[in-house]
Amino acid sequence: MKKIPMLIDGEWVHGDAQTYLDVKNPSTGEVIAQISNASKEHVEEAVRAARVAFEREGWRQWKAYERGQLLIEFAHYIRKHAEEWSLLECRDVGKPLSQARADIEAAARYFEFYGGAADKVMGDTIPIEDGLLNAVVLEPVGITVHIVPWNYPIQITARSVAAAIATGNAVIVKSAEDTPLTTHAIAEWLADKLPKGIFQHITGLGREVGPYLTSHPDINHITFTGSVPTGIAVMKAAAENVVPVTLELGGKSPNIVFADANMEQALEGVVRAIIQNAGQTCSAGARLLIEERIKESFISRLAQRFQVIQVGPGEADMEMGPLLNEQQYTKITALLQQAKVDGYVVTGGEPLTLAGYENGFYVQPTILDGVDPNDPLAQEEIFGPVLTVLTFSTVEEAIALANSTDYGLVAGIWSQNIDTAHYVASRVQAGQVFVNNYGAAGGIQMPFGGYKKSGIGREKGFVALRNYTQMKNIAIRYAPPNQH
Ligand code: TXE
Repeated sequence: MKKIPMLIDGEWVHGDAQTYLDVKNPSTGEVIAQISNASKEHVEEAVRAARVAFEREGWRQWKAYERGQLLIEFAHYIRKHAEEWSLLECRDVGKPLSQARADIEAAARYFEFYGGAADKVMGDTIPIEDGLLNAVVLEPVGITVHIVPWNYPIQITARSVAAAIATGNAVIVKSAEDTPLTTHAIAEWLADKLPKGIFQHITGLGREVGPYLTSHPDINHITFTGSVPTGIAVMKAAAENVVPVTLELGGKSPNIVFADANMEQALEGVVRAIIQNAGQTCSAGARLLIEERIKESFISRLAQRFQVIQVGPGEADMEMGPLLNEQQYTKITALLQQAKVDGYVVTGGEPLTLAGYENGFYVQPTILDGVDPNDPLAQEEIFGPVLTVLTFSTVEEAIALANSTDYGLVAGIWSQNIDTAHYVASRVQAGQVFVNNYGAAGGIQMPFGGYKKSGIGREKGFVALRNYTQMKNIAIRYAPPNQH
């Protein structure tokens, strides 16, 4: 069985063999690798190595454009090995191969985008008075910790790691226990290209290893993507040491379909937004808000479309793959069972057993209707291919429903009326709003993050570089030379 080592201080390190954790392919239930469950000492060692590497002149002397060049070279390497890396991600997460391919391309684009940005992160000068030059300089924050979830491992690792390296930081990544493979591939490539200690990879159980990292007094920033309760725990640990956090905590994002929408476009948009990665997407369109007068026809067409969605193992590259693991599967199948008893299921609602893949974690794509807007099915993240339908009659009602959860990550608006589209976009509480599309092809360049409990701060785009810099104001007094 392949044992995935951690990368600590430039060395490949295995933990205690007694504590190895299995990594499974969700499509088959097969164990495909094992990882170490890092100890407190491993984390101490990684933080110590990162501090030494960050303070050392070597890394400081890398020119900004040299950091950028390395990241761009990495993007080329990823593209060259795209097929191999896609298979790795497909087996690790269970997602359909073409969705894994899109993730690999997105990762390459993050390295390329932030590589190109590395020497364009500029400070400022501020006019004060004659004889005083006031410069605002952006410096790296230092040791940045990146805690990555399992749903888009390579994309989420790439988006924050590329920005942190571009700005000259040291990076420690903790990959999710279920999905370490592509982060290990990143570590393999970066290991001998960067000074040791600048990029490190730690593996292990989040609830054990996570707190060692997040409560460490010598780290300088945490980027976390995951659930709200874990995000709160991360923030509390960071608060003890006054360490800043960037949090992306998911959502219950609405697709709001008005009667004047282009129906074909809206229908496909709504399907894709919840089916992608089997609904295990932070920005999934998990709620459909539909205008009353088109509800019947829209839902009936939507149900027909859901019934022909092909579900299968990642490598068969069908429209939808399995859920990630037994824990997610058990949670979601129990919830669907109850929804069935309560009479909410329009279509789907059942676990799926696929011949030859009996140990995979498959469920039917599901539509729920008749749910009270305050019901947990309409309020909480399910993180599966489950769409909850809510109905509105007026624009104001649509806005109130859209804003009726604790989340505020993304919203989709489907209307051909320019007034409706702009007005609703201005009133909806979400970090990203899409009009007559959903997701804008990944949006590497677009700020991404949440209102309300969907998080703090923004990732992606140029603005994310600010997460990894701190400002220093330098005021320089000067005088004519003959007055010295
Ligand atoms: O999340 P956790 P889980 C949501 C989704 C899902 C639910 C549970 O609704 O059903 O969360 O998934 C690490 N300190 N999202 O349990 O716990 C963990 O190892 C520090 C939405 O996987 O948030 C993993 O690397 N780190 C989300 C990461 O945190 C800790 C994506 C996420 O795990 C830790 C994933 C701790 N105490 C789940 N405990 C999104 N926003 O897209 C765990 N971790």
